[in-house]
Amino acid sequence: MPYKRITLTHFLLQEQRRLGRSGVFTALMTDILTACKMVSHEVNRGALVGNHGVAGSENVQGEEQKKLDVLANDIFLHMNALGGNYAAMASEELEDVHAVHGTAEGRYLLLFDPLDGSSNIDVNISVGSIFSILRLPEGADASKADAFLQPGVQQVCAGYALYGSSTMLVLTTGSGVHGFTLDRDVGMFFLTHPHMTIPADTKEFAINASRARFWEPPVKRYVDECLAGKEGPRGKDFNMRWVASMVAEVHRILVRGGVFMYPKDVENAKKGGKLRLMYEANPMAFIIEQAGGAATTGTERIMEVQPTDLHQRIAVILGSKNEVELIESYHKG
Ligand code: AHM
Ligand code: MG
Repeated sequence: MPYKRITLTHFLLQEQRRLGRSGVFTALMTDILTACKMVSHEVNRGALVGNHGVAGSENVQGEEQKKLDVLANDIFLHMNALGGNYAAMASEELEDVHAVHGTAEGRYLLLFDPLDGSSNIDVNISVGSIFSILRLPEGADASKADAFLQPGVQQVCAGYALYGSSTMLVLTTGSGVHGFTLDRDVGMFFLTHPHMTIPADTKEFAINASRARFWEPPVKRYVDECLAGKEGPRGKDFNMRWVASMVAEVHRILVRGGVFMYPKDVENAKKGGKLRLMYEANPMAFIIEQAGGAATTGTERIMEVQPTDLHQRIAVILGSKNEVELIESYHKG
């Protein structure tokens, strides 16, 4: 019965009582939820209101910004400053830390990729927002990047919004992964996917195969063995997917298993990889691990990497546990 559903806010309050926590997660999530609903609305209106196309600017990483990258970033910055929970924010679209000035004393730091997979906007394929929340260390200056340079194991909450055929919000506060679907008429996220878990084994992998000529031997070996199918060493046929929206790939893995790879290769090695550690790899690694999966660079657990730069890039291999461990063993052995 639809009216017996529970909202995301009610879910957080229930979890708070069950785990004997303070109400902090409800407060931390409130403004993020509003921001995601607003971004969802803008993505959905698309070309009707001129939201497609490029903004005519570049971000700190030298990437062309789309109009929706800029709009989503502004929405996140504005909405998350209102509640007074965050001392500062950092974004894929901003070179420097954005300190929140106000009367309230924010004790948390928010990192986000306001619109991930933005090459998909104009072709109307799923995009998403990714966020990660850290505590402001005692005595740290929130306006300096150093305050943010904490390994992923320190995250208190992480999640993403997926703007797909329906809009979903998936999050973890460190006790499992739960998914909520936006009811546009009511304007609320309702719990639809409690306790999301990833099967340990899979027959599906995701990688941008156009980069095969740059792959390092362990990745090449793994993909070759998958492609060999039943007759190869894996003894089974594999399926391949590539959406070019990490949020959509991670969501697919949470729903039906699989493995996602954006490895370091000989071409992107000088940058450290493609995806960003602080607001892409870490929050996704937290979610994947909480759902029973694994997330590695190939040689080390992503969440244990000590960041040295706000916009640092890193190799990402995540998903079904046995598969990720196999790929890791190829890197180590
Ligand atoms: P973005 O944050 O600029 O959108 O880039 C990140 C995206 C990921 O969502 C996706 O996995 C990857 O870039 C796709 O890369 P490629 O264009 O090489 O397929
Ligand atoms: Mg991104």
